[in-house]
Amino acid sequence: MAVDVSALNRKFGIAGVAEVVAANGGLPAVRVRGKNGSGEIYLHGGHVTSWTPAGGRDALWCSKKSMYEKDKPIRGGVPLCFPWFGPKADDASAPPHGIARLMAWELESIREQGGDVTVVVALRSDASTKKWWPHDFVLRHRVTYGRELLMQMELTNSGNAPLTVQEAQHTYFAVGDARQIVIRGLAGVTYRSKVENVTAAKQEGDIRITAETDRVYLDTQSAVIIEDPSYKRRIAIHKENSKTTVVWNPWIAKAKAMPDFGDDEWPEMVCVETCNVGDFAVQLKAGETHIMGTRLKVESL
Ligand code: TA6
Repeated sequence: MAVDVSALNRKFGIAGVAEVVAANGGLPAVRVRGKNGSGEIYLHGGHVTSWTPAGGRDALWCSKKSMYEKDKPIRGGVPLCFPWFGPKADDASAPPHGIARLMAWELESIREQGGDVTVVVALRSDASTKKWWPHDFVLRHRVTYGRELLMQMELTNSGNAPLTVQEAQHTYFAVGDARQIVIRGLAGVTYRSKVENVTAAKQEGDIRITAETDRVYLDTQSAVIIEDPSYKRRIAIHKENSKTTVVWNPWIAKAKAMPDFGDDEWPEMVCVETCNVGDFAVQLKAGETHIMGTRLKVESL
């Protein structure tokens, strides 16, 4: 059902602070221009695509070749992976990283307080979700744009049976040159990597991107710092209720293989993903609510 953007803007918009617009591909999005920070979130996938702290530069990256179509994920920003991560174990035909990022979410509220702006969008289970995952749930994405960015995936098991879910905020960070950055905070943590064909390696020191990198760091709640000498900034990534962290850069060949990713774009980004995946999937009892969050802070180097 088409969304009436003007009606949504009349109901939720805050003059000069937050506007509901028809954005790329005509997809409805909320554009935030707060005193402390600005940004954008699409109702498609509950997908944050931009966050710029006041006086700074956008911390998030989106591909110039991203598609903005209702049945395709946006490439960049913060895709929400739910209720599985990667390929669906029992159905190769299912969309990778789950269904949440492909669905039309509902705008629930926009609030301004002290120069920060909080947008809440929600995805409720229905026939279209149950086609892929036959369970009842309510998933909210609560995003506060300010000098920091706070993103909380709030999941309620609205069914009467226990649920096991995987979840990720698959955040694409904008960097000056991925080959120059240093990623700190995961030294000593065990990781698995399909690319390196290891199931339990230990991270030696800081992480540098020198080839395709696709690592799932296990049993870690650590904050991660991306040190970016080109952009002369440090991005701190703090996690809430997350036991795994993914670090990904596609490098040359994988970038070329993705139609919605420019061949020469891979040096511009790195993904550091707050998640609960694999053996660290989350169990929810009937009626239980679980919140996984990411808080971002940018400092000058
Ligand atoms: O998070 C890393 C990863 O699982 C990679 O293996 C790669 O597939 C990436 O996600 C992007 O996945 P997508 O389905 O968005 O192309």
